[in-house]
Amino acid sequence: MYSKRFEKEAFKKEVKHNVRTLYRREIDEATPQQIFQAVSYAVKEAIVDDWLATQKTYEKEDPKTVYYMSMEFLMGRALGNNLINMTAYKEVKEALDEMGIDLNAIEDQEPDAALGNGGLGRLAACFLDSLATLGYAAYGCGIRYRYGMFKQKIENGYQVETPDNWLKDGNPFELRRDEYAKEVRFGGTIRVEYDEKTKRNYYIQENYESVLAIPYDMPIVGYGNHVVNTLRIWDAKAITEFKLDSFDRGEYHKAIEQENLAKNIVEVLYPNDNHYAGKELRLKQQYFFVSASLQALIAKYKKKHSDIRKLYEKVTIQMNDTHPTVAVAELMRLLIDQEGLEWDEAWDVTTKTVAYTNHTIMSEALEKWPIDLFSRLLPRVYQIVQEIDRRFVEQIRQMYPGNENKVAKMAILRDGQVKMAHLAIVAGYSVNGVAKLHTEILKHQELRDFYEMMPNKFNNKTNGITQRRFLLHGNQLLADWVTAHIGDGWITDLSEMAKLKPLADDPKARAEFMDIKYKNKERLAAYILEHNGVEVDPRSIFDVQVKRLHEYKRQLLNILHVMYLYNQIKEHPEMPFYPRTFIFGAKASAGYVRAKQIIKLINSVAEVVNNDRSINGKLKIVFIEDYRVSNAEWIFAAADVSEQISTASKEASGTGNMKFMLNGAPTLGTMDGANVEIVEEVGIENAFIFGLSSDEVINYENHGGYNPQEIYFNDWELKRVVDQLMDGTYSHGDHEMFRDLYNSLLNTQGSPRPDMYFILKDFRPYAEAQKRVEEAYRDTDRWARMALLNTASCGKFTSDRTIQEYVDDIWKLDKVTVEPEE
Ligand code: NBG
Repeated sequence: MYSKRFEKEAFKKEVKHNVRTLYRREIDEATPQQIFQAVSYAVKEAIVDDWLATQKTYEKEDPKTVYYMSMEFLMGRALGNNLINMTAYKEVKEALDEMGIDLNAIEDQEPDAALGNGGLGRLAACFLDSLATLGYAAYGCGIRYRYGMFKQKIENGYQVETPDNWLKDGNPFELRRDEYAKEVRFGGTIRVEYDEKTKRNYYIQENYESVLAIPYDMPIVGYGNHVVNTLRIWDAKAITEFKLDSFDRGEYHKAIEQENLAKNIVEVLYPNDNHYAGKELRLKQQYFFVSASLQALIAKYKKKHSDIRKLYEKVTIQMNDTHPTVAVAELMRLLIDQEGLEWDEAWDVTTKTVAYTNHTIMSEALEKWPIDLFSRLLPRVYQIVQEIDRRFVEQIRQMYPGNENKVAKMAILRDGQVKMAHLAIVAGYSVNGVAKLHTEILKHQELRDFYEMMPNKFNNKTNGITQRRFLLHGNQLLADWVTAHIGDGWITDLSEMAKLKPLADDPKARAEFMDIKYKNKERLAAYILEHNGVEVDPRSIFDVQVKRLHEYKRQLLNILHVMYLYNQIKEHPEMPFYPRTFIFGAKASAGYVRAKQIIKLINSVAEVVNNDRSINGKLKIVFIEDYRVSNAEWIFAAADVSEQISTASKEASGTGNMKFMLNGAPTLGTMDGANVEIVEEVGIENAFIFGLSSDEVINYENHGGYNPQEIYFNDWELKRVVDQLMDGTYSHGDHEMFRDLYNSLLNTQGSPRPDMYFILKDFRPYAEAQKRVEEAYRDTDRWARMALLNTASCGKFTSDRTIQEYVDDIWKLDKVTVEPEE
């Protein structure tokens, strides 16, 4: 048994006790939410035992620690996952069953911790799971947003956003740690004072505003190893409580301002994925959590170590995209202004401590802060950035004498902007991309000049996902089946899945595998009926595209193809056609108008097609509302086809693709991101690949030569589909509703080219690939083989492998074992 606390009778007693003390109720009077809280507190007891044991071990062994700094941690729900990782899920389920309580229903009471947008935030969450499971000391550092990713409602086919008040019932797993609060300052001016004695300048910030950063710790439970790491997310509080006597001192406004700053700074997550909005408050958020985290880690280091110049021996900082890269200059500031180091010493420490991960080549995602904003908000930090830039430009000139073009392209400060990626690359001791293809594109296209100048920094770390959440928890039927065949080693060593490969030739195993898929499809069908009111047939092909809505991800290509299929079926009712359910799930950033139109289009097509009785239910379209981590777990389990159809070169990696593969859904996709490596692992015959290559796309982008009108006028079936955006077929006769989408395909309108994402170019190849899907699916044996082989070949895509590579090549952490307390 993992912990005596999960012994059935003891656990039941604890739950009842918690209901009484928390709510002054007996268990049979408690609401499901109250039971969720009571159960969670009982689980937390066991977690805290291990949390303390882990802390003691770390204190004793003093391992090197990674601080994973990220604006986003898309954690999802904690209760089920914690039970899974404490290997207590089944015990607790039974204990609750005996009390007449259904664990699933209780889990359903927990709001997702949705402190992230999409892949980047979910990756951070998977990494924390793997770090704890592998026994490495790690902190996640982030923001405790009062409101996470918005809740999505679909009204009349349109996305409507409502606030995600995830903390309203209280978060049973978090711990507030007032004793580690830190002050963070904004704005004001810098006065320089020269000290004769030390012969140094001192920089004093005056007339600033400040907030108090208060950390909340959330436990990150390793699988079956009693390791509990910490996700530390910061809340903000005004430093001077609003006092009445402030009136007298004329500080009324200042007091109010500080209150407001504190309230605003952690209020809400910006709902942008792969897009940079350039808002002042966003920069405040970034500096806020970075500064607080750095202050805390330095204080912690100094408790045990006297020489700050050796910080990098015990601490490493991974910057998750450019969002936390102000850490470079803030660490310099703390080392120079607070710790008294000279510039060169501080630079030595910083450049051995910070490392940077790039997550996108989308230019609209690259953060470039206007200098006037940056310097006003962070005056001292800006001075430091100026000096870093000055020295770097000198270096460029030394290396490339007379080549001012290099300076123009690589400088940190240029065109009135602070280029955060450049700052990160210059200071980072490692720069990594997130899939092989992505890293190659970084080296040879996007970051070519930097790669030429400092090739040794660049490396690849192909993303991964945690099988503990996305199989063991999300698909218990398949997890049990896998364990029955190859044992449970896969839970912590996903390469074990390869042992399933021979089963692809075993008819009985194939039948079992597909039977599990069918049951998962039934489960999802019930969810869809309950949440969407649409009836779908689990015998149809479940063809799924779930991810953030973005033009480069090409949900538009998918729905145009559905429109095309619908035309075909209407025109040739006799045509053989295997019934299909096209499932979409996607949130669009609140300000992303075109993305929202695509959601409306999907829902409009759904309305027409789902209600057309003449097609006998051959086609169904479902848009799942509020796609998020918790319902994703069910969706992956039920998918037959994994749609990964981004414009080649644009999807840095993708991680949804891996979750589908793990759950036995072959990829229908372009050679983009990690799809390339998925195909390498599973074999091209077990995937459906189509479309332009990344080289072809980049070539068109650099040299032109693509004219979508040519395709449009030469392919009348495609033309008809595109025209249907305008002729009212899907808009109750309104010719304007989808005009912008129509135009985006055929005309340049403010954008450099028409059809920026090569949708018309890839349309036919996509339709053909879809035909191959249908043929393969008709052949039940063949399909079962493919599906099973996908699961069997997914070993590489565990985040355990990714993290081990980060540890070996970048972080150099020490492995720790934790003995549970008696
Ligand atoms: C996203 C990429 C995905 C990738 C995740 C995680 C950003 C900026 N990037 O392809 O679009 O899988 O990062 O690396 O959100």
